[in-house]
Amino acid sequence: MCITCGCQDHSDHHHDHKQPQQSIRLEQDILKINNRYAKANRSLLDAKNAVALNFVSSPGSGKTTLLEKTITGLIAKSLIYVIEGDQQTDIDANRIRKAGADAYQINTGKACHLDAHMVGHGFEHFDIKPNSLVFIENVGNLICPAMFDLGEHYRVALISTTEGEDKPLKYPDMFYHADVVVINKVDLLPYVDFDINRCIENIKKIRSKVMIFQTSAKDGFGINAWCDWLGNLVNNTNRVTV
Ligand SMILES: Nc1nc2c(ncn2[C@@H]2O[C@H](COP(=O)(O)OP(=O)(O)OP(=O)(O)O)[C@@H](O)[C@H]2O)c(=O)[nH]1
Ligand SMILES: [Mg+2]
Repeated sequence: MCITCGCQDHSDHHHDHKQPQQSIRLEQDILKINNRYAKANRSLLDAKNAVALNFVSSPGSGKTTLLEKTITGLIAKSLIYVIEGDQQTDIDANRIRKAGADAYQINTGKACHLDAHMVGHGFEHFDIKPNSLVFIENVGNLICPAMFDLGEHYRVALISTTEGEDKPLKYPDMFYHADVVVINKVDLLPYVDFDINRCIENIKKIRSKVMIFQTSAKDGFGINAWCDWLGNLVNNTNRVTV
């Protein structure tokens, strides 16, 4: 197989690369269909004045831990529903239920991201009440989830201090499409080679006006500011859409 374009020509690598054009066409079609489902998801949420946030990051940045802390901080004030996306297992949905919120687990199997169709079916498992918060934890992956609008109102990209401050530059799509970036695991800053100011500069090179929070989902640093921002969202009519 040609590693340049994935085609099945074994003879040499200097043939016309016609297949990428077909791949681009297929990708455009898939995204067009996805965007229709995303629009329907957003309409359903808007009709209930519910706010949805799509959490994206590399595996292990702390999405579920941040959600657990968020649920603890907000459950008395807001109704919270969580869609969990992982290739396999219901570990994360169980963690969320234990923290006190309704959760539905989607297993994507071979797929490396959630899409809007899956998420729409996920919503069918909830009786979403007005003015609630809907969190969608995407599959841990810094590439593919960037392309898929799920019908969220805000996209939240996490980066943790163990990943290196260069990640926003290396995976710009993910940060370009984020409305909010959470720099998590700040409790580890004394122990890791991570320049947080450089990281913020890098994020802003990709997305100059993005909102940035610094948190430790482990010890609770920054969680109050984060929960205050979330708590105000349900009453904010000037929402930014991705
Ligand atoms: N020190 C420290 N550890 C953290 C923090 N947040 C999460 N962790 C740890 O990091 C590991 C991964 O956390 P998860 O919340 O499962 O990460 P995730 O992004 O949900 O992972 P996937 O769903 O697999 O992509 C766990 O061992 C957490 O306890 C933090 O702020 N500080
Ligand atoms: Mg998780």
